[in-house]
Amino acid sequence: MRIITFGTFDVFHVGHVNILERAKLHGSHLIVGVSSDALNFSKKNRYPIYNEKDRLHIIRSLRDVDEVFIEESLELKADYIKYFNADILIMGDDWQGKFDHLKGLCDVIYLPRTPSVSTTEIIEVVKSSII
Ligand code: C2G
Repeated sequence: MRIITFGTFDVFHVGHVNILERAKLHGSHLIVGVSSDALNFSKKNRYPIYNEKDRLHIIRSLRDVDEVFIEESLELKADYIKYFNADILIMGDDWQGKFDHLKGLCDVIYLPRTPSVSTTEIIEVVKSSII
């Protein structure tokens, strides 16, 4: 089975490792779309702390990851699924229901997020400890 997942993976943390490890358990080939800096800016009005080249490099280096690419647009999921011939799309359950319209193309599975860790929170903690 070929698995595809997407994310920013900024300030890489254990929640990111957990979802990638659990995604890999559903198949034999894990493909990860790492969202571009421009996509992040358009969504959150700020650039990630780590640029897309470094985020791609980090994700590519992981044992469970077989293939990586830059996700240029949230609207292109169907094209990426077809291009990479994915059997299952896996996302964290903060995206619950958001990709159900892709169920004609592949299976869609939402996995529970790891509690109590997020990039936003890490940035806030670092900011407040500097001041
Ligand atoms: N995640 C998790 N547990 C956390 C934090 C994140 O399981 N504590 C999961 C998210 O649910 C997501 C993946 O890790 O499936 C990547 O999270 P983000 O980097 O926050 O990605 P996001 O900005 O949600 O993705 O097409 C989606 C876009 O690429 C954006």
